[in-house]
Amino acid sequence: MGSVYRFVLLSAVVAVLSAQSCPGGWYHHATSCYAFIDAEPLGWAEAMFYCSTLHANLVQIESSSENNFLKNHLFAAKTNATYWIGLTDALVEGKYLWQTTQDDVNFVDWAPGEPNDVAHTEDCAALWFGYHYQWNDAFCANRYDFICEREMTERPNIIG
Ligand code: MMA
Ligand code: CA
Repeated sequence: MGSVYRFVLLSAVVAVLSAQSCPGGWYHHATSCYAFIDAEPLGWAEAMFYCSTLHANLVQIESSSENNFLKNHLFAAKTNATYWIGLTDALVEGKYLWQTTQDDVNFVDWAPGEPNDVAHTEDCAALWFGYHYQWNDAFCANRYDFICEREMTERPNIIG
């Protein structure tokens, strides 16, 4: 076997062994996979549970790059709907935390005037269609679409 051919073959094997991917129907950005769930709008806590059944969590948005990826997807998909994200201040009013990790919110993209906790009833955050997908706090029992996030998974080992 020629040395060039041998090198190409070895490279292909190494690439396959180390490849990571997203499950079918999920979208890839950076090191995560995202599912945009719009078949059945759910309350925030039900959405959290639904994501857990997919070995995922309600999305945790930690950078403008991640936020822009999600917004651009929703604009392109023309879903015209609001999407829950994994951010809540249900535990301590006014203190927003990412539910999955309990991390403080660092990067934010609240719409102007939000979060406003209308009638002291709004503890869950969403990418708000009416705000061009900037963030709004809303009543957690409202039924909205939602976005699940999970780590990329190792692709099954095709070679070995
Ligand atoms: C609604 C509700 C709130 C939002 C305001 C903005 C009246 O309440 O969607 O979450 O902050 O509108 O005016
Ligand atoms: Ca609000």
